[in-house]
Amino acid sequence: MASIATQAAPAAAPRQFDKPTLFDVPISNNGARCRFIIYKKNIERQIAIESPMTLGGLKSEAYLALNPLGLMPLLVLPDGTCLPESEVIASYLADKYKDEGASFDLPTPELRAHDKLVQRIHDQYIAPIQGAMYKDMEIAQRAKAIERIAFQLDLLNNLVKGPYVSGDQMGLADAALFPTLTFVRFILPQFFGWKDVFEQRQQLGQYWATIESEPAGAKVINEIEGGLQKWKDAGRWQERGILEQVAQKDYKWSY
Ligand SMILES: N[C@@H](CCC(=O)N[C@@H](CS)C(=O)NCC(=O)O)C(=O)O
Repeated sequence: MASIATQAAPAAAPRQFDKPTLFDVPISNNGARCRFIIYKKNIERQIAIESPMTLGGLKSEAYLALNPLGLMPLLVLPDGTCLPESEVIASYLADKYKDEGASFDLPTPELRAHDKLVQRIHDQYIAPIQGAMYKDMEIAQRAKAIERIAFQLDLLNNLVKGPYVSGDQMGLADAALFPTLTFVRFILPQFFGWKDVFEQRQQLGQYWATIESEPAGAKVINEIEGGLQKWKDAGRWQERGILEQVAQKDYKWSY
């Protein structure tokens, strides 16, 4: 039998969740996709929103036990089910709470396919490279990613039907897209020399205005921009050498 001195500390009891809990922080655009649905459905009282820091952070043992991917957002249900991935969480919320608040259902198979296409473009081709706007990265890789982001924005400009992504009704693509546009709109003109993201992309600009005029849209945009402003105040783009890279004119930075 191990002596008291060498005995392992008893494992902490697994956390019990009284209500569905979304682990997320305000700046997270992937999390904002889920927060927007929560706000539009007026289910804030039914779903807790908590920072991963309450468990020690994204890479802590306690958080990794719930989401081995070490990413946010994560939705934990009272029965212990853990749902990572913003697309999965967003679909679950829209389905589970379909009778509450706004509906994200679209009326025809064609509109649903369109909505999925825009989500797919966002998830496959923009979200994986969005870090080029604010993370450490080798210069050529950053320049290539910025060019691809511009290409995807042009594509989306042609795909957005207006006033919402898929026409007259809001769909899940709206929840996915505008939080990422918030990053694009805040960062690219200020730090990459873009004149105006929407000047050459007027359909996206009109779409942005529609979302910004809605209380839930404005709330989410404020949450994200508040986080981005903190990054700016902390000198993130200088400290990471991003401004120095962008000063190198051998590469194209603005589109
Ligand atoms: N495919 C994932 C991406 C999640 C993701 O990358 N989340 C970011 C915040 S928006 C994150 O957790 N970053 C922390 C890290 O990369 O360590 C989703 O859609 O949920």
